[in-house]
Amino acid sequence: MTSTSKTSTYRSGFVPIAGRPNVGKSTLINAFLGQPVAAVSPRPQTTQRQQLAILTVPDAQIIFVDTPGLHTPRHRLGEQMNAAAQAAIEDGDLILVLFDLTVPPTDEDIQVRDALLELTSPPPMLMALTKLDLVPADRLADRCAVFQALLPEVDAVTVSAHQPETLTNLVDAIRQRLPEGPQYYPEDELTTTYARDIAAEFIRAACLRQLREEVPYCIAVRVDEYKEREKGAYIAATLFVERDSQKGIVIGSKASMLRSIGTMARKEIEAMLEQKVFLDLRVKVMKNWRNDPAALSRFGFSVADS
Ligand SMILES: Nc1nc2c(ncn2[C@@H]2O[C@H](COP(=O)(O)OP(=O)(O)OP(=O)(O)O)[C@@H](O)[C@H]2O)c(=O)[nH]1
Ligand SMILES: [Mg+2]
Repeated sequence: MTSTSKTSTYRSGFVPIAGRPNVGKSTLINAFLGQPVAAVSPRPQTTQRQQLAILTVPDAQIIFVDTPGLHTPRHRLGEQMNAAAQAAIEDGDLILVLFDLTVPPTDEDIQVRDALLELTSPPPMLMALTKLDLVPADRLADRCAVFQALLPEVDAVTVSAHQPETLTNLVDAIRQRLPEGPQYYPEDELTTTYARDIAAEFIRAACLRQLREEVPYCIAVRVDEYKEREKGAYIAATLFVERDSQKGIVIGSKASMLRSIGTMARKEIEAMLEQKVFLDLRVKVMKNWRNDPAALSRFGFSVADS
């Protein structure tokens, strides 16, 4: 993806993506980079932590910040996720506000809008209306209008993660709104997150796709071993669940569920690492970890008092 102007100054900056869960933040980031670095699933609350995704084009470096979707929390974990999103959003050079064109504004979209309006010194904003590929042409104008009405002062661009030309337009719109600045990261660096941590996120996303209802939300993934071997990467990870009954569900009859999760996650990790991966999963119980500050801290969630 390239930007065109010839006499251009180099621009750079941090661009947090704000939006409710499931709106398509992580998918958009992967589409910008052309490679999977962020975990995606059809279920809400897939992303649990901030993650940088670095897009370097000839005259700009855009450092996207993927954030957990802002939502009404039901656990300490949810509170940490919202706090991480809020902190990323406040610190941006430009906030990319994402709304999903396939449904009218939801209560959570309104919550996102309100959180943005409450910022004491808000950075500039740009609105992206996404999932354009799923909206019938005769619906589009009305849908855009209702989202525009949420933030009337903010320019809006329509986009689809599956339509590269829309991504080019969005990159140009972002670049124009960034300050002059240096190239912060080498151009081949796509993210600052360690591959082993991304692997953990991909395993969790596979759980979200394979398991129903609340069960996958009770899972935390810890990578125990990550080794480069001659034939590929060897990764051993533990899936922590909250109750004994969930352990049985995650393993499944004759370990069939754990195998399905493993196969799905392995393929995604292989696509990210561009090499063969051997994935070894086990399941353990850690009672009520989502409300346990010590456990949350062990899983890498910052536990600021809240
Ligand atoms: N057809 C289509 N589907 C999309 C598009 N963008 C996202 N999706 C789908 O929307 C779902 C949610 O995408 P995510 O990227 O995980 O959403 P998110 O905003 O990161 O969600 P959280 O991490 O839960 O906050 C997935 O099933 C994606 O495949 C798009 O442009 N077109
Ligand atoms: Mg996400």
